[in-house]
Amino acid sequence: MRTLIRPTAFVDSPFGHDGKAARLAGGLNWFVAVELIAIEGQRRTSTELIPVEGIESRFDDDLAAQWQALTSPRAPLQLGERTIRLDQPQVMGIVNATPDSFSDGGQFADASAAASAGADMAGEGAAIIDVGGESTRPGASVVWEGDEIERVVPVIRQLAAGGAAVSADTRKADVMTAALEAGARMINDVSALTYDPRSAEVAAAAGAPVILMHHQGDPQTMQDNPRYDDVLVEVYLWLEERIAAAEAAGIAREKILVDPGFGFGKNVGHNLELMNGLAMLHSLGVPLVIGASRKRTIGALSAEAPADRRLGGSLAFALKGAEQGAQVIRAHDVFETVQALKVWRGLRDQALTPRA
Ligand code: 7PJ
Repeated sequence: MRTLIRPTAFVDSPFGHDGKAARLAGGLNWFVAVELIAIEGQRRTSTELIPVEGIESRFDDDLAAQWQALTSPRAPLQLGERTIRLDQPQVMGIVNATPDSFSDGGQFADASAAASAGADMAGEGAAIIDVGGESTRPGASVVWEGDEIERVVPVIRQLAAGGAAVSADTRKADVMTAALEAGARMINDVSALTYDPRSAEVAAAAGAPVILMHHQGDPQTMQDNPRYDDVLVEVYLWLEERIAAAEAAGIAREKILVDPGFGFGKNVGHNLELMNGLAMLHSLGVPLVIGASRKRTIGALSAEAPADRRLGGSLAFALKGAEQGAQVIRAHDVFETVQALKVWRGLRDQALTPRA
């Protein structure tokens, strides 16, 4: 038997709540109630809504540690010389160096066009540029690592030389090594270091921050019939295990970020339930990354709008993520996402400024 904590009842500010509002992960969001989710193994046995002021009386060691993680600030990320603050949401711009990528396939046929798109994103306010050379969209096939290296290395080299903080979106140890050599300072692994048995070692030796993303199944078959009894609880426990495995492999906890992996072995209902419950993942005590930009769930909710007509839905998800304290938001449309988050930030700052 164990209990997980899902923050709920978000409020504008702590003012007027008499010390009974809690701050989410040292960020801009405050909440006054939590759902206590009791679980046996992976199964939810009950859910109870209690006010924040009631939580301490329920503490055992595990729950106290979760509460501490849930409410304490996240340290800034250090990517090479760049320091990225995580007390507010940051944008990670997506550069696909793939011929068949999910939503902009073929557009960046050559490396310098891809790199210049990435540089534009940095100019538009992306804190990190994520470069990938293997499409992991549903049904995609595996790319030989030699090809993947050839695609990403020139793009990363050019972006890093221009001063951008680059992450490498890859599941393969040799690609990680080549990408780090070319100047990448972060690893984004959609398999959470499960795909390549040597990847954890490479990440540990590099000392670079690593994103561990949840997925169910592999890209070829993951969308066939994804199943969960309780997607939020299962993703939480899976990520907790992957954090422990990464630490055991020598990756410092301060270098780990997690991502629920929208669309990776999840149907529309699963994605929506995960997004609504996202704040629970802060109890893992590491920064949270989300990637919902242009994904199929948006199409499913808007008369099957094609990938290039999903900006509105992508922004809606980005803001929902920000409301739940996601620290890094992965997006194709950097200018618009940064603008949406600036307006959101202005609203938060106003609400959090005491009346003179
Ligand atoms: C994600 C990703 C995501 C992280 C992709 C696409 C498919 N990395 N790589 N999170 N998705 N961390 O961009 O639509 O959701 S590839």
